[in-house]
Amino acid sequence: MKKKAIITGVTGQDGSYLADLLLKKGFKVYGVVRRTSSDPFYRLKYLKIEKNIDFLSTDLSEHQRITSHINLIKPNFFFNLGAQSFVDYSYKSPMYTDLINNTSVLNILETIKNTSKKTKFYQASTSEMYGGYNSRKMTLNENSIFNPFSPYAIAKLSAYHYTKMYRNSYNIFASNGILFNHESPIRGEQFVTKKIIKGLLEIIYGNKKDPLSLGNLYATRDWGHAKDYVNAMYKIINYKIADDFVVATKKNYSVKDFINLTCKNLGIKILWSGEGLKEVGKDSKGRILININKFFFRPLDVNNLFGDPSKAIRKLKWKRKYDINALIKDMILYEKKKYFK
Ligand code: NAP
Ligand code: G4F
Repeated sequence: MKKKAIITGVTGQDGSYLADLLLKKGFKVYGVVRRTSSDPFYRLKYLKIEKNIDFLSTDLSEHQRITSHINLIKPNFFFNLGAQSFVDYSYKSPMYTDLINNTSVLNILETIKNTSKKTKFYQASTSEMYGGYNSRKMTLNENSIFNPFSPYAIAKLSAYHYTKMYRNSYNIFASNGILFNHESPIRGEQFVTKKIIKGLLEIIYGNKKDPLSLGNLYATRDWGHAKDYVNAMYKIINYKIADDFVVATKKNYSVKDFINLTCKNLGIKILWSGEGLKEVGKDSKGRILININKFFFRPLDVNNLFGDPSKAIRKLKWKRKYDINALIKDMILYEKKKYFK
């Protein structure tokens, strides 16, 4: 009989790549989907897998329905990737963020404990839990101190601790993947990497006349490719014991570095001038490509995230295929297809 996996967040970036991976490995994949007013399946269609997934229609806040899906299916694996995943929005909607990113996780763990104890559970934890006061040069690993800044990070840190608690108290196979930022052609359009690549291509090849407006250019992130990171999720849940693992590239770049690398890949020379809200990036003809808008600053931003994935490399034999340039090239290629069919 085929092994069964439930994925929450199956319509998201990671959920789509993970579903693709599990289908290729012969799993029966069940995906939790909530109702939306527009088509939520565009990523699954892009990967040509939407017909191969059994969809479970429910919102993560419908705790009883999630419970009954687990009871009925009794999956071998439960990957909890569904979340209100935009840090900025969590400041605007903290209670909703806590309900989905924290209380819903507790509901899943309670259900596994009560009715499906053999189900192995993966929780999508995040480098945002480390929060602030890290320097650009300070790498973070499984033993580093958490200091969450946003409602998103606080909710995720609580869910991380619940996952550990259920593992230690009830002997449930429950693991945390502490993933640093990871991107791809199917990254959500609000996130900064996608916004930069899509926005610059719209200016160069499309009809966009206004500059691309951004916030904090000096935050640094450790950016990997989502395809490499879903491989890590699979290795984490298949490891001989439940445990917590950092997944990162051990390279970090500022948002401004990311713009410069993207411009280099596009063959554009970008020249920076001005400071603070007046900083702009211009092309060689003097056209403003990038400007700053205070709307995109957060009440409190995590200034540096830089991960050390040594444990995942050593214990899981995890390897990544993409570096930052390969990631950027992959994202550009996807956007370019819109202009050159
Ligand atoms: P994403 O693209 O934003 O996907 C989030 C998924 O959660 C979507 O399928 C979304 O459904 C679903 N969802 C949101 N609210 C829901 C609700 N109330 N009920 C049911 N489903 C709901 O996020 P991602 O980048 O793939 O990230 C996957 C997970 O990893 C998230 O938990 C995120 O917090 C975590 N994470 C991400 C990163 C990263 O850099 N990508 C790093 C560390 C951790 P819709 O399609 O309907 O919106
Ligand atoms: O792309 P971002 O929105 O990602 P952020 O906040 O790091 O969160 C992502 O990674 C986390 C892992 O560390 C995940 F848990 C989370 O779910 C999500 O996937 O912002 C990255 C940086 C921030 O410092 C932000 O202030 O880019 C800065 N930034 C500058 N201008 C901007 C913008 N971010 C966005 N989204 N939009 C801007 O215009």
